[in-house]
Amino acid sequence: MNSTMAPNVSGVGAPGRRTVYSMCSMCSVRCPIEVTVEDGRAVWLQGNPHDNAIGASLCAKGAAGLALEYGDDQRPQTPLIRTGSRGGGQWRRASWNEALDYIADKLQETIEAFGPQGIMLSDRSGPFTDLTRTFVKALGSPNYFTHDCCCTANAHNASLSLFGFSSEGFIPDLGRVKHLVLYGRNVIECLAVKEAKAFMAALANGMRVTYIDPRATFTACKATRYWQVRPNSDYALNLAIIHQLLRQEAYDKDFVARYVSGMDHLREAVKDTTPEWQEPHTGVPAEQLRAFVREIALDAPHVIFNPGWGTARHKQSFHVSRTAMILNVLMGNIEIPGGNILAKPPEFYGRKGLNHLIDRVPKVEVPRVDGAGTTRPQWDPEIGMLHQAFAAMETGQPYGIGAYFAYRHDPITGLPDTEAAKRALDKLKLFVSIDVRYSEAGWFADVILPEATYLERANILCQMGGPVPDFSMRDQAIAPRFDSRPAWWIFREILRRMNIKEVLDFETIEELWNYQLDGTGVTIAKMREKGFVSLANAPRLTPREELKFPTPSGKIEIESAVLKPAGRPSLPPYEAKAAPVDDRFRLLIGRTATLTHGMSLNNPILNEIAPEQVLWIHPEAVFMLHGFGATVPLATRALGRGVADQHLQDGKLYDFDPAGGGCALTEAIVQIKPALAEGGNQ
Ligand SMILES: Nc1nc2c(c(=O)[nH]1)N[C@H]1C(S)=C(S)[C@@H](COP(=O)(O)OP(=O)(O)OC[C@H]3O[C@@H](n4cnc5c(=O)[nH]c(N)nc54)[C@H](O)[C@@H]3O)O[C@H]1N2
Ligand SMILES: Nc1nc2c(c(=O)[nH]1)N[C@H]1C(S)=C(S)[C@@H](COP(=O)(O)OP(=O)(O)OC[C@H]3O[C@@H](n4cnc5c(=O)[nH]c(N)nc54)[C@H](O)[C@@H]3O)O[C@H]1N2
Ligand code: SF4
Ligand SMILES: [Mo]
Repeated sequence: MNSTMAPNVSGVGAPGRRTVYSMCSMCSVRCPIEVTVEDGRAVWLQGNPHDNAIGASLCAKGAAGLALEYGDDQRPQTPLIRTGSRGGGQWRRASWNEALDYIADKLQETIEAFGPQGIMLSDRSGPFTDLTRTFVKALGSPNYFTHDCCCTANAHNASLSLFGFSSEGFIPDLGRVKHLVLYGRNVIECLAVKEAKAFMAALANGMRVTYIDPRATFTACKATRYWQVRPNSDYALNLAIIHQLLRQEAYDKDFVARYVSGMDHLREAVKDTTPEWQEPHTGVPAEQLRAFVREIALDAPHVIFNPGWGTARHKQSFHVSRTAMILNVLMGNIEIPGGNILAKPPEFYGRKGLNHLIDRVPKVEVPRVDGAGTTRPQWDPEIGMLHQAFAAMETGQPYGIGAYFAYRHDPITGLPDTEAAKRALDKLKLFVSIDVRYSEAGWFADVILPEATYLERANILCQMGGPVPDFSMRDQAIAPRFDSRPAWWIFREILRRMNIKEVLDFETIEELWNYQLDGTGVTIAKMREKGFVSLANAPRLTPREELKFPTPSGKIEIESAVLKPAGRPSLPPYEAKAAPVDDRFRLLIGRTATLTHGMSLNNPILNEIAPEQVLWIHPEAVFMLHGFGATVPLATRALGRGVADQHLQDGKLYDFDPAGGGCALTEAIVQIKPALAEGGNQ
């Protein structure tokens, strides 16, 4: 048996004062940070000042990292194996050897019953997924999933169908844009520190902002124009804006002629979607829409439409995102200063990218369980569609799923309809949560494996996309305080027990990093100097005549060659939404500046400053914050605080946007009643 000693990087725990450059993990943005360590204890966190875009800034959640580390001992401190019923809260502490052997036995059982494709993993997505994808594929399964079916799947797949790459392929040049149009993209509260700083600086420089949301957020308060639209109506709004732009011929004709196919199809789809037509659907006065179009025609091409994620959660949100992206195309804002800049691969700057772990694994030929990329050609197999894996757990179709790893992902908090999710999970032979705290999913799991926190571990290196790509590192700042381990080590140990030794055959993280860096001209020492290495000194734009899009036709496809075989129209008619009647309302959900989903309400500092979970009421919708209503008894600060939206989204686990695949969270209807006061009076 291999040694199960904790693998620390050298120097950790040494006496004296040290500065470690790393990456925050208090939300999924992963800002660059500087950690000050004194005698083996982290004493100060701030933004990494070597990165000018962030400087020393962190958000409140990032600054509360020390409270996660030292103030929250209500976290799994050793591996735990369930002894009672699922979710019953009875556990026994186990050594790493015991827990990993237990997992290996159950994986073997799963393989015998369903084949290796019966093993799956979901994670938080992001720049470190080379490791998790490699782990799943090494086991012989294609079933890797990100959390995206409830986040950005619709926008992601919409972008693929139009440009051939995902929505992360563009980075808005906020420094030079004249007019930013945001659809529920609450930049100020749902923040990435660098973006929020760039947004505030751009506002100070005179950037105009049109903010579209049924709810007046802080970002609405900063905007130059606010449209309080009816919920889920943005597709109608976009069809009308496009109608008006085409009518006034206020679009970039040269760009369109050269790079776009399907304009006839677009003209046909919007021929009747006038400003007057959209008014009852969206609530935006026709005259205001016309004034807006006149304004953006003057500001073009420096106008950016950002569909964000907020519109990515109903049954036509794929088409909201897609038409917002078409509006960017009509503005001609692609790959120009003040427009949407293309993310560049290292090769663009004559550099070599990191070596991938996944290249060490043979290709898996079995089709995915969710049909992504096969029966659903318009769903990206790289992110998958998690709800369809739950359907397979439940029905055994198209094949059975027996073992599930949730890594840095809480699929019970992060999927609608908790009862339905638990029903499916309860069919598994093995459900493992790898987390830094007791999540709702962890509490329902068979085994909890405590990962070392982001300050206590090193990750694989990652390549961050952008106008200039870089290599970034999450380095280990302190030794683990409890019996926890980094993910690379956990996955290696499981693979070793399954006799798949060569894939993650690294004894130390430095050995793994050296494999990743081999041939790139970058060393570990260089990485440690600042925590990142930029692959070029300054961004360069692709010359316009060299622009090519990775679609089947090489053009931006308004009529999509991917959607057609899927039997999905590229520009379907808008489906009008009736307002719920009586005391019923559409349930909208979102986030606040000081919390990350369900993971931070138990943090001692964030819990203290977390807002009350008030209900915002609009004429036909209500809004509440996601992340409240925890039920895990050991998470005592979060327990019972507020209400979980996922408990109110009955039937929504298997109700999704048929084009984009994302769960139709905001199609849920709730009834509002006054609370019973004490003594039973209303
Ligand atoms: N009903 C409903 N569902 C939703 C949403 C909603 O509003 N309502 N929102 C959707 C959206 S936009 C998203 S992005 C997803 C988010 O869903 P998730 O991706 O599940 O959310 P997070 O809270 O970011 O993190 C998941 C888990 O990672 C753990 N974690 C944090 N740091 C670490 C670490 O360093 N290592 C390990 N191993 N684990 C760690 C946290 O403790 C948490 O349990 O949910 C989606 N689902
Ligand atoms: N502080 C903090 N920041 C975060 C996160 C976090 O947990 N905490 N999570 C990150 C993640 S994973 C995500 S996905 C993003 C989410 O970031 P955003 O998408 O910017 O914000 P959300 O709060 O999810 O909610 C979106 C807004 O959309 C509005 N909305 C709802 N329905 C509609 C509609 O039909 N049309 C329009 N136009 N608007 C609508 C809601 O009223 C809400 O104000 O935030 C990221 N940043
Ligand atoms: S936005 Fe805040 S919590 Fe998220 S990574 Fe950056 S500093 Fe950390
Ligand atoms: Mo998200």
